[in-house]
Amino acid sequence: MKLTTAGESHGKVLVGIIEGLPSNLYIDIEEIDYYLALRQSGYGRGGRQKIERDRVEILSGVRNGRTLGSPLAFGIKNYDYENWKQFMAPEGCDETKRMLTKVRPGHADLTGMLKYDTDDARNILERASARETAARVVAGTIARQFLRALGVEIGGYVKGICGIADPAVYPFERLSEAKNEPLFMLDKQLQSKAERLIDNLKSDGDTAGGLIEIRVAGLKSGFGSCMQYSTKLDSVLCGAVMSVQAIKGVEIGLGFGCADLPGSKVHDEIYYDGAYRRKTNNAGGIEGGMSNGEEIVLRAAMKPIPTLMRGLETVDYATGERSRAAGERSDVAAVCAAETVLESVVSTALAEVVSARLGGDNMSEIIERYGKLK
Ligand code: EPS
Repeated sequence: MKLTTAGESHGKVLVGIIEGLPSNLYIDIEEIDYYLALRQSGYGRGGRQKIERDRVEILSGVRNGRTLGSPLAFGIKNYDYENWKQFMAPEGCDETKRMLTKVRPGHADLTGMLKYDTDDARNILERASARETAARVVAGTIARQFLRALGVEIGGYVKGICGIADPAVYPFERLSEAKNEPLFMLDKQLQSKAERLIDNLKSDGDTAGGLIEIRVAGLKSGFGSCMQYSTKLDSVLCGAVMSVQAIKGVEIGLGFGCADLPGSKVHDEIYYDGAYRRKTNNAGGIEGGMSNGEEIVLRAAMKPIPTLMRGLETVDYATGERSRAAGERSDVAAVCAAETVLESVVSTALAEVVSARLGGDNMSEIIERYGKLK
């Protein structure tokens, strides 16, 4: 399962093509739209989300609710294009009016301008924008539906906002409750504190990042490989997570905590009760680059949004003069959006790993092969 995305943030449409889907996978479009709406939600989002109403349109690869085994193409309309077409149209638009030269620290603006040889950061930011992640949610929800057919579920929640962190450990069954919360947090007191912090940051023209936990339940052991570095499950999943805009750190299981403890406190002791189990799950469900049958636990750090309304110090690319960075509108926090996106990219990456091991051209074949695994 391979996804290619295209589309600019204020262009006409975001598109995606998924290759390598088996036939006869039931596609629940309502569920795709549910996750698209979740990605738009969350306390601290900016004005853009009041304009967009993300819905998927499937263009190929599905007939009467089931995949054909052919490439699946889809689109998501950008409603804001109506306000931008005179500056963004493929032909005959005015490039001068929405030029951005007061480059934003932390955004792709400056490095992209130098690399792609343009004096307008608009040509860079339109594609670097996290708007692209809507397409990844579509593919991720299709991957989630594929994995669900095998009994594998993906969940997650927000563990922290700008230093307000929830140290609790929750059972997988409770994670879905987070989706009804304004910041996808499970501790209501900490969440209220985080909401107040977002309010304060907003009045200061500042922004917040946060900490996200993603979990995978029900995956059998042996997915990924210890035989070649590029096929290690932890490397594949961490790569997928790091490909999401604004993610700056990722850990699996105990993660960075492993560095501070002796082996006796880190490695999960093994027992047998009809199946091989671990007493603890510091490995986060992955040993030797392979799933070990325990839950996969992954945490990611999202940096604060780089568009600050108060504008950080920068240089105006047009004049070479010291300046305040551009900021017209911005999210104060988009950690809930990132949480939805991370569940999606983990689903897509995992579906690819599962397909690589099981092969198969249709869902019956795949379900049968998965069922035979220990
Ligand atoms: C983004 C800037 C904002 C965000 C956008 C990501 O868009 P705008 O410049 O139109 O206000 O809202 O995210 C989305 C549009 C989205 O759907 O997630 C950026 O610069 O990365």
